Amino acid sequence: MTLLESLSKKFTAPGRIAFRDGPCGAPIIVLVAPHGSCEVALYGAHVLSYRPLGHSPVLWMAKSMMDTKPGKAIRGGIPVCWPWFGAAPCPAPDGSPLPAHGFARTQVWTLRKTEYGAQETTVFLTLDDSEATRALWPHRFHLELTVTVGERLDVTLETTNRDAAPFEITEALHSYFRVTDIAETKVRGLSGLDYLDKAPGGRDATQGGDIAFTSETDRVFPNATDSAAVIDEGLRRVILVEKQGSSATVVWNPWAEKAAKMADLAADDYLRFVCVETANCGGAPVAVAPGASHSVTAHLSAALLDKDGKPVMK
Ligand code: TA6
Repeated sequence: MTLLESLSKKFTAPGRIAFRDGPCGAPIIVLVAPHGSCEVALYGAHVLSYRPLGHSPVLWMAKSMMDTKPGKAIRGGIPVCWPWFGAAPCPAPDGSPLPAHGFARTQVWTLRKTEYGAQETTVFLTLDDSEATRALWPHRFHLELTVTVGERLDVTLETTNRDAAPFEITEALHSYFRVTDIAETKVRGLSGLDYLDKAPGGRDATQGGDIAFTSETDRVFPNATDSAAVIDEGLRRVILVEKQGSSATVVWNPWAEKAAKMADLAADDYLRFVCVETANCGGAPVAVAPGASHSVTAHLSAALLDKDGKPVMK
């Protein structure tokens, strides 16, 4: 029996939970609830899509998703960047180079449990340390990613230290939001906050007003605990990114030149997404004591804008 067959047999719930073939030979879980639906790949515990009822898709996904090669991250959706964000803080124990954004997004996770009720459908995915992960990062851990689709999409990444010594992590739920046109998109909620500018030639600065996009944009806001919003003028829609357990927000669009060098992006893909990432990075790492746990959560929702640009509340 294949993994897809065994998961389908154990967890399928007609109209609520289903399975289909996914990237790198690992199934995709389809979650349906009264107010929306989403899909999660076991490869990387990667939220691939989210569509609230009555809305167009909220997350952007590369057309090449199913061609993702083992060891490479899926482009789009919500990559789980863990146990480091960006470049690894130190080399692997054997000195070999380490992948950007950690290894959690290129491992096949385990489906531990599913739940569904009148309004919500939830999956619980887990990843434990292994010989392969310890060769990259010499610590024992337990990770659990919980995805709930209800009135909004809730994604929680919980880290538990299974080691006898403390360890430090940086992390991000690296969400790719679908927009009509990046040139008609703004990110609101970070005004007045300092950021580290990672774009070529960038200079660290303080954000003034909404973020507009006219070139490669790669800003790490290390002290950003409040919500942010993606304002899509083309769709007259706002995507709200609320969060818990996250002290940093990252805003990224590669723009044309960098996108052209990314094999898993079509040349004009950059026009249709912006990343607003729910993170802990850019400052002091998160220290997790032996036996302790730490969680980071993103709450995603969408609302149409009225003629005055105000969200039309349900
Ligand atoms: O979140 C912004 C960023 O760190 C950018 O610098 C860019 O590297 C992006 O992540 C995508 O990284 P990836 O390894 O997924 O290609």
